[in-house]
Amino acid sequence: MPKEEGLDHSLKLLSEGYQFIMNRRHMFHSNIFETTLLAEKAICLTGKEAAEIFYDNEKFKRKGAAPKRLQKTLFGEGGVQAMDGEAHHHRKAMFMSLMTKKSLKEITVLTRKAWKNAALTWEREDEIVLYIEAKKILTQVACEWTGVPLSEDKVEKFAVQLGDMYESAAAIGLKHWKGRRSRSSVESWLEDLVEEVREEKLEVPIDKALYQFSMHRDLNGELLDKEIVAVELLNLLRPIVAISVYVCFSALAVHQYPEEAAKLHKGETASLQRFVQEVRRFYPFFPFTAARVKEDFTWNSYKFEKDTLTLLDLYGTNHHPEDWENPDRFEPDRFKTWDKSPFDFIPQGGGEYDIGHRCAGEWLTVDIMNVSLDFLVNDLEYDIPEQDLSFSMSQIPSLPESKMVMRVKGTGT
Ligand code: HEM
Ligand code: MYR
Repeated sequence: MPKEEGLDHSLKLLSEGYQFIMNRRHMFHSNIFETTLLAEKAICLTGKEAAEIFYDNEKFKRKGAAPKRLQKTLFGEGGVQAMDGEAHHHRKAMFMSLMTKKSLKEITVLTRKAWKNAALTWEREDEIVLYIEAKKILTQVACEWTGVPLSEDKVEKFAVQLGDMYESAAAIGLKHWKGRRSRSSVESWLEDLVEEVREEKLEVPIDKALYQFSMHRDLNGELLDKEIVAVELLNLLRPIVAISVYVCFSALAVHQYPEEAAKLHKGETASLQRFVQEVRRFYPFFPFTAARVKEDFTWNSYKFEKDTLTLLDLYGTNHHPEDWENPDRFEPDRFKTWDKSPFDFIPQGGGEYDIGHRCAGEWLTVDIMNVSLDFLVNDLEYDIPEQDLSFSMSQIPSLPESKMVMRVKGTGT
């Protein structure tokens, strides 16, 4: 296996960001190589064929894969991301059972309504920052959809706290500590809510996540610790708010690829969907995911030793020249002929939902993005003033530098 020599390359990972694995793929002419990260040996994988191996539950496990500092900010401790086997399958079913047609429809209705309400106030403003507005909108949507009660005056602060958890994922220093603080304060608030639901002091509709998660029983028939319920509720609330990053990139794509945006007519779901898929493929968001080797095995004559940390390049796989024609062009029409492989288009992970770690919220993300894009291009009239629209390939997560400043002229609703 090609090996990057040297003591430790964590700093290079931070400085090269989304291109860390891709740069080494070029250097070694290989979809697999070994390096050293956080003082341990790590295997990096990229491309469709390698993704298929990575999602083989016989070969990889998730226990102990995410570094502690990421659990303290992004993921939380004791949640579905670090589980394996039957226990994972059972916990994942708790998430997937929320993703019914009816409840996905409900979240799109909530989202459209929230965009409309917010936009009414924008006409009075000189300028708005789309990222900040989208975070607030999606915070409201997330709380309504999950049954988490949030009064109007708390929306702004909660949006910032939920944002802190993913914005600080790769941060060091003050920003990292801000992420930790936001997580612990929100977790304790949610833990209190879980107690109130269990003691029937807070009434929540039975089909809402707050009720379902509070009353969920593990494989031994026990209720989950309230700390774990809080972590899992945050595994819904936080990423719903994170869709605001994709909303910003959608607005950027509309601005930078007007000939593609011209194809987006109201209610034409197929073209909206292709645009959304291309936004998720093209722009950087979740750079890579991590697992550990379950038992020794050999693949293509490469030896994988038990417990070795292994990263799968999500961004790089979405841009892999072996799997995508002109990967660095923004071309939504490529999705007209995409074969729906679970391993080449993996912005939110690959493989299976139920028994694998593929993102539980992928359908929900696509639906919210569709509604939001439709609203931006077909209902909102706005200008994009001069601003810095560049986005970094090393800052994780990335975002247009200006966070998308808009001058709203009106709504066509
Ligand atoms: C897992 C990305 C939105 C819930 C993941 C994974 C990625 C990802 C890369 C891990 C895949 C792996 O390790 O193999 C994203 C991105 C999103 C997003 C880029 C855009 C904002 C959502 C939403 C929800 C959600 C909206 C819930 C409503 C989850 C959960 C997991 C997960 C629960 C853990 C699944 C497991 O470990 O089995 N997501 N996600 N995500 N995501 Fe998302
Ligand atoms: C979410 O909140 O779950 C969805 C979006 C989060 C994006 C944050 C990107 C940073 C991920 C760091 C990679 C760590 C892999 C183990």
